[in-house]
Amino acid sequence: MKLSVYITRKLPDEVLQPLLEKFTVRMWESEEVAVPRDVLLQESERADALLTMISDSIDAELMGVAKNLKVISNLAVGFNNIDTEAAKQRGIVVTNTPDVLTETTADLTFALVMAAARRMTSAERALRDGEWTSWSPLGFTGQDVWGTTIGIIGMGRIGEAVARRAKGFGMEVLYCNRSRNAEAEEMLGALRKELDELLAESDHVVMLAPYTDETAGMIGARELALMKPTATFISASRGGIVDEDALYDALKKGTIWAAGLDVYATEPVPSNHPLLSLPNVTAVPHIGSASVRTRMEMMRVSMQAITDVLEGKNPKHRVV
Ligand code: 8YV
Repeated sequence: MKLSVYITRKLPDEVLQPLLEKFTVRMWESEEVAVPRDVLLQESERADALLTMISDSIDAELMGVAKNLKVISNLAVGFNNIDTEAAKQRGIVVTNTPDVLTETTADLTFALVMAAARRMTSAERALRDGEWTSWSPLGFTGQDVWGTTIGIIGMGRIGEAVARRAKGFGMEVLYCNRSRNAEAEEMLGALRKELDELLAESDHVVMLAPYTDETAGMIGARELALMKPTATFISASRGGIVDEDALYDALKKGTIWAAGLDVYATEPVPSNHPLLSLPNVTAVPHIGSASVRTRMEMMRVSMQAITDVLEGKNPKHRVV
Protein backbone atom coordinates (compact mmCIF):
# COMPACT_ATOMS: atom_id res chain seq x y z
CA MET A 1 0.00 0.00 0.00
CA LYS A 2 1.20 3.49 -0.87
CA LEU A 3 2.16 5.86 1.95
CA SER A 4 -0.19 8.73 2.53
CA VAL A 5 0.48 12.48 2.32
CA TYR A 6 -1.94 15.18 3.47
CA ILE A 7 -1.55 18.75 2.16
CA THR A 8 -3.33 21.45 4.14
CA ARG A 9 -4.01 23.86 1.24
CA LYS A 10 -4.73 23.41 -2.44
CA LEU A 11 -1.51 23.41 -4.47
CA PRO A 12 -1.25 23.55 -8.27
CA ASP A 13 -1.48 20.22 -10.10
CA GLU A 14 1.81 20.67 -11.92
CA VAL A 15 3.85 20.88 -8.71
CA LEU A 16 2.02 17.92 -7.17
CA GLN A 17 3.01 15.49 -9.91
CA PRO A 18 6.14 14.03 -8.27
CA LEU A 19 4.19 13.23 -5.10
CA LEU A 20 1.20 11.79 -6.97
CA GLU A 21 3.45 9.28 -8.68
CA LYS A 22 4.70 7.82 -5.42
CA PHE A 23 2.14 8.38 -2.70
CA THR A 24 -1.55 8.62 -1.98
CA VAL A 25 -2.10 12.37 -1.80
CA ARG A 26 -5.05 13.99 -0.10
CA MET A 27 -5.45 17.75 0.03
CA TRP A 28 -7.65 20.45 1.53
CA GLU A 29 -9.29 21.76 -1.64
CA SER A 30 -9.17 25.48 -0.94
CA GLU A 31 -6.38 27.89 -1.74
CA GLU A 32 -7.71 30.66 0.47
CA VAL A 33 -9.49 29.09 3.41
CA ALA A 34 -7.39 27.29 6.01
CA VAL A 35 -8.21 23.69 6.75
CA PRO A 36 -10.56 23.48 9.76
CA ARG A 37 -9.04 21.98 12.87
CA ASP A 38 -11.37 18.95 13.00
CA VAL A 39 -10.58 18.05 9.38
CA LEU A 40 -6.86 18.45 10.01
CA LEU A 41 -7.04 16.16 13.05
CA GLN A 42 -9.03 13.56 11.15
CA GLU A 43 -6.68 13.62 8.15
CA SER A 44 -3.64 13.48 10.40
CA GLU A 45 -4.80 10.17 11.89
CA ARG A 46 -3.91 8.34 8.69
CA ALA A 47 -1.17 10.54 7.26
CA ASP A 48 2.45 9.42 6.96
CA ALA A 49 3.40 12.97 5.98
CA LEU A 50 1.89 16.42 6.35
CA LEU A 51 2.65 19.40 4.17
CA THR A 52 1.68 22.38 6.31
CA MET A 53 1.38 26.17 6.21
CA ILE A 54 2.17 28.66 8.97
CA SER A 55 -1.54 29.05 9.63
CA ASP A 56 -1.80 25.41 10.75
CA SER A 57 -1.17 24.72 14.40
CA ILE A 58 0.76 21.45 14.47
CA ASP A 59 0.77 20.76 18.18
CA ALA A 60 1.12 17.86 20.60
CA GLU A 61 -2.60 17.05 20.42
CA LEU A 62 -2.36 16.59 16.67
CA MET A 63 0.81 14.52 16.91
CA GLY A 64 -0.95 12.39 19.54
CA VAL A 65 -3.58 11.27 17.02
CA ALA A 66 -1.19 11.12 14.06
CA LYS A 67 0.12 7.66 14.83
CA ASN A 68 1.75 7.09 11.42
CA LEU A 69 3.24 10.54 11.02
CA LYS A 70 6.88 10.53 9.96
CA VAL A 71 7.43 14.01 8.58
CA ILE A 72 5.95 17.50 8.84
CA SER A 73 7.12 19.63 5.94
CA ASN A 74 6.35 23.29 6.56
CA LEU A 75 5.95 25.55 3.51
CA ALA A 76 7.92 28.38 5.13
CA VAL A 77 11.31 29.08 6.62
CA GLY A 78 9.69 29.86 9.99
CA PHE A 79 8.24 26.94 11.93
CA ASN A 80 6.79 28.51 15.08
CA ASN A 81 3.43 26.91 14.18
CA ILE A 82 4.92 23.50 14.97
CA ASP A 83 5.59 22.12 18.45
CA THR A 84 9.12 20.98 17.65
CA GLU A 85 9.64 19.48 21.13
CA ALA A 86 6.62 17.23 20.70
CA ALA A 87 7.88 16.23 17.25
CA LYS A 88 11.32 15.41 18.64
CA GLN A 89 9.85 13.23 21.38
CA ARG A 90 7.84 11.27 18.84
CA GLY A 91 10.68 10.95 16.33
CA ILE A 92 8.81 13.00 13.71
CA VAL A 93 11.06 14.84 11.26
CA VAL A 94 10.27 18.55 10.72
CA THR A 95 11.53 20.38 7.63
CA ASN A 96 11.30 23.95 6.31
CA THR A 97 12.05 25.86 3.09
CA PRO A 98 14.97 28.24 3.64
CA ASP A 99 17.33 29.64 0.96
CA VAL A 100 14.85 29.66 -1.93
CA LEU A 101 12.91 32.53 -0.35
CA THR A 102 15.82 34.61 0.95
CA GLU A 103 16.20 37.15 -1.84
CA THR A 104 12.47 37.49 -2.52
CA THR A 105 11.74 38.17 1.14
CA ALA A 106 14.63 40.64 1.32
CA ASP A 107 13.19 42.48 -1.71
CA LEU A 108 9.83 42.93 0.01
CA THR A 109 11.47 43.91 3.29
CA PHE A 110 13.50 46.58 1.59
CA ALA A 111 10.45 47.76 -0.33
CA LEU A 112 8.72 48.26 3.02
CA VAL A 113 11.65 50.34 4.28
CA MET A 114 11.30 52.60 1.26
CA ALA A 115 7.50 52.75 1.29
CA ALA A 116 7.36 53.54 5.01
CA ALA A 117 10.17 56.12 4.94
CA ARG A 118 8.65 57.96 1.98
CA ARG A 119 5.07 57.43 3.19
CA MET A 120 4.13 56.04 -0.16
CA THR A 121 0.84 54.56 1.03
CA SER A 122 -0.64 57.83 2.26
CA ALA A 123 0.75 59.73 -0.73
CA GLU A 124 -0.85 57.26 -3.12
CA ARG A 125 -4.12 57.38 -1.22
CA ALA A 126 -4.14 61.18 -1.39
CA LEU A 127 -3.52 61.03 -5.13
CA ARG A 128 -6.30 58.50 -5.70
CA ASP A 129 -8.66 60.52 -3.51
CA GLY A 130 -8.10 63.66 -5.54
CA GLU A 131 -6.20 65.43 -2.76
CA TRP A 132 -3.20 66.31 -4.92
CA THR A 133 -4.42 69.75 -5.79
CA SER A 134 -1.24 71.81 -5.79
CA TRP A 135 2.48 71.55 -5.41
CA SER A 136 3.87 72.53 -2.04
CA PRO A 137 7.52 72.61 -0.97
CA LEU A 138 7.01 70.25 1.93
CA GLY A 139 4.05 68.33 0.56
CA PHE A 140 4.32 64.56 0.84
CA THR A 141 7.85 64.73 2.21
CA GLY A 142 9.27 61.66 3.91
CA GLN A 143 12.59 60.49 5.30
CA ASP A 144 15.58 59.40 3.27
CA VAL A 145 16.68 55.82 2.87
CA TRP A 146 19.95 56.35 0.98
CA GLY A 147 22.94 57.21 3.13
CA THR A 148 21.15 56.47 6.40
CA THR A 149 21.64 53.75 9.02
CA ILE A 150 19.71 50.51 8.97
CA GLY A 151 19.46 48.33 12.07
CA ILE A 152 18.69 44.70 11.40
CA ILE A 153 17.39 42.59 14.27
CA GLY A 154 18.03 38.96 13.35
CA MET A 155 21.04 38.73 11.05
CA GLY A 156 20.38 35.40 9.39
CA ARG A 157 20.15 34.66 5.68
CA ILE A 158 17.38 37.20 5.01
CA GLY A 159 19.03 39.80 7.24
CA GLU A 160 22.23 39.49 5.23
CA ALA A 161 20.31 39.84 1.97
CA VAL A 162 18.68 43.03 3.29
CA ALA A 163 22.10 44.30 4.40
CA ARG A 164 23.48 43.73 0.88
CA ARG A 165 20.66 45.82 -0.53
CA ALA A 166 21.32 48.50 2.09
CA LYS A 167 24.98 48.69 1.07
CA GLY A 168 23.83 49.48 -2.46
CA PHE A 169 21.97 52.46 -0.99
CA GLY A 170 25.10 53.70 0.77
CA MET A 171 23.72 52.79 4.18
CA GLU A 172 25.54 51.91 7.34
CA VAL A 173 24.46 48.52 8.68
CA LEU A 174 23.97 47.76 12.37
CA TYR A 175 22.74 44.40 13.56
CA CYS A 176 21.65 42.61 16.65
CA ASN A 177 21.77 38.84 16.80
CA ARG A 178 22.12 36.08 19.40
CA SER A 179 25.49 35.17 17.96
CA ARG A 180 28.05 37.11 16.01
CA ASN A 181 27.70 37.02 12.21
CA ALA A 182 31.31 37.20 11.09
CA GLU A 183 30.40 37.11 7.41
CA ALA A 184 28.09 40.14 7.72
CA GLU A 185 30.81 41.99 9.62
CA GLU A 186 33.62 41.14 7.21
CA MET A 187 31.78 41.27 3.88
CA LEU A 188 29.26 44.04 4.61
CA GLY A 189 30.95 46.00 7.38
CA ALA A 190 27.96 45.37 9.65
CA LEU A 191 28.44 46.43 13.26
CA ARG A 192 26.99 44.29 16.03
CA LYS A 193 25.07 46.26 18.68
CA GLU A 194 23.01 45.63 21.78
CA LEU A 195 19.30 45.98 21.04
CA ASP A 196 18.90 49.32 22.84
CA GLU A 197 21.86 50.85 21.02
CA LEU A 198 20.63 49.64 17.67
CA LEU A 199 17.18 51.11 18.29
CA ALA A 200 18.61 54.46 19.30
CA GLU A 201 21.10 54.74 16.43
CA SER A 202 19.14 53.40 13.46
CA ASP A 203 17.08 55.38 10.96
CA HIS A 204 15.35 52.21 9.84
CA VAL A 205 14.84 49.27 12.18
CA VAL A 206 14.08 45.98 10.48
CA MET A 207 12.74 43.03 12.44
CA LEU A 208 13.78 39.71 10.95
CA ALA A 209 14.25 37.59 14.08
CA PRO A 210 12.41 34.27 14.35
CA TYR A 211 9.49 34.02 16.77
CA THR A 212 10.64 32.18 19.89
CA ASP A 213 9.96 32.36 23.65
CA GLU A 214 12.88 34.78 23.78
CA THR A 215 11.72 37.15 21.04
CA ALA A 216 7.94 37.14 21.74
CA GLY A 217 6.97 40.73 22.61
CA MET A 218 10.60 41.89 22.54
CA ILE A 219 9.63 45.25 21.01
CA GLY A 220 7.29 47.13 23.33
CA ALA A 221 6.69 50.70 24.46
CA ARG A 222 10.11 50.98 26.13
CA GLU A 223 11.96 49.85 23.01
CA LEU A 224 9.93 52.04 20.63
CA ALA A 225 10.61 55.05 22.86
CA LEU A 226 14.33 54.55 22.26
CA MET A 227 13.92 55.06 18.51
CA LYS A 228 14.38 58.34 16.68
CA PRO A 229 11.17 60.27 15.88
CA THR A 230 12.26 60.15 12.23
CA ALA A 231 12.84 56.39 12.24
CA THR A 232 10.83 53.64 10.60
CA PHE A 233 10.04 50.23 12.03
CA ILE A 234 9.70 47.32 9.63
CA SER A 235 8.16 44.04 10.75
CA ALA A 236 8.98 41.23 8.37
CA SER A 237 9.39 38.00 10.33
CA ARG A 238 6.62 37.33 12.86
CA GLY A 239 4.12 39.86 14.20
CA GLY A 240 4.10 38.51 17.76
CA ILE A 241 7.60 39.90 18.33
CA VAL A 242 6.11 43.39 18.48
CA ASP A 243 3.52 44.67 20.93
CA GLU A 244 1.01 46.01 18.41
CA ASP A 245 -0.75 48.29 20.91
CA ALA A 246 2.57 49.93 21.75
CA LEU A 247 3.40 50.24 18.06
CA TYR A 248 0.03 51.88 17.41
CA ASP A 249 0.65 54.41 20.22
CA ALA A 250 4.17 55.21 18.98
CA LEU A 251 2.92 55.79 15.43
CA LYS A 252 -0.11 57.78 16.50
CA LYS A 253 1.91 60.02 18.83
CA GLY A 254 4.75 60.39 16.36
CA THR A 255 7.32 58.78 18.66
CA ILE A 256 8.47 57.10 15.46
CA TRP A 257 7.97 58.19 11.87
CA ALA A 258 6.33 55.24 10.16
CA ALA A 259 6.00 51.48 10.02
CA GLY A 260 6.11 48.92 7.26
CA LEU A 261 4.32 45.72 8.15
CA ASP A 262 4.19 42.34 6.46
CA VAL A 263 3.36 40.28 9.55
CA TYR A 264 0.92 40.61 12.44
CA ALA A 265 0.35 39.07 15.87
CA THR A 266 -2.77 37.32 14.57
CA GLU A 267 -3.22 36.59 10.89
CA PRO A 268 -5.19 37.17 8.75
CA VAL A 269 -5.73 40.72 9.98
CA PRO A 270 -9.29 42.14 9.88
CA SER A 271 -9.64 45.35 7.84
CA ASN A 272 -10.61 47.26 11.00
CA HIS A 273 -7.28 46.50 12.72
CA PRO A 274 -6.22 49.77 14.46
CA LEU A 275 -2.80 49.81 12.77
CA LEU A 276 -4.47 49.91 9.35
CA SER A 277 -6.21 53.17 10.24
CA LEU A 278 -2.91 55.06 10.52
CA PRO A 279 -1.62 57.09 7.57
CA ASN A 280 1.98 56.36 8.50
CA VAL A 281 1.60 52.59 8.16
CA THR A 282 2.31 50.68 4.99
CA ALA A 283 0.81 47.24 5.41
CA VAL A 284 0.81 44.16 3.20
CA PRO A 285 -0.73 40.75 3.90
CA HIS A 286 2.28 38.52 4.73
CA ILE A 287 3.67 38.41 1.21
CA GLY A 288 7.41 38.36 1.96
CA SER A 289 8.07 35.25 -0.08
CA ALA A 290 5.18 35.72 -2.47
CA SER A 291 6.71 35.83 -5.92
CA VAL A 292 5.45 33.17 -8.31
CA ARG A 293 8.95 31.75 -8.81
CA THR A 294 9.74 31.57 -5.11
CA ARG A 295 6.43 30.09 -4.01
CA MET A 296 6.77 27.39 -6.71
CA GLU A 297 10.30 26.66 -5.48
CA MET A 298 9.10 26.49 -1.87
CA MET A 299 6.48 23.94 -2.88
CA ARG A 300 9.07 21.90 -4.73
CA VAL A 301 11.44 21.95 -1.75
CA SER A 302 8.74 21.00 0.73
CA MET A 303 7.56 18.11 -1.45
CA GLN A 304 11.10 16.87 -1.95
CA ALA A 305 11.51 16.78 1.83
CA ILE A 306 8.46 14.53 2.13
CA THR A 307 9.73 12.22 -0.60
CA ASP A 308 13.16 12.05 1.02
CA VAL A 309 11.87 11.15 4.47
CA LEU A 310 9.31 8.63 3.23
CA GLU A 311 12.01 6.99 1.09
CA GLY A 312 14.38 6.79 4.05
CA LYS A 313 16.73 9.57 2.96
CA ASN A 314 17.92 12.59 4.88
CA PRO A 315 16.01 15.73 3.85
CA LYS A 316 18.08 18.81 3.00
CA HIS A 317 16.44 21.24 5.42
CA ARG A 318 15.70 19.40 8.61
CA VAL A 319 14.91 21.43 11.72
CA VAL A 320 14.00 18.42 13.91
C1 8YV B 1 5.77 32.00 3.96
C2 8YV B 1 7.11 32.98 5.88
O1 8YV B 1 5.55 32.24 2.65
O2 8YV B 1 8.73 31.45 5.25
C3 8YV B 1 8.17 32.02 6.17
O3 8YV B 1 8.47 31.80 7.36
O4 8YV B 1 6.65 33.65 6.73
C4 8YV B 1 6.61 33.12 4.48
O5 8YV B 1 7.70 33.19 3.64
C5 8YV B 1 4.46 31.89 4.57
O6 8YV B 1 4.65 31.64 5.87
C6 8YV B 1 3.65 30.79 3.93
O7 8YV B 1 3.49 29.65 4.75
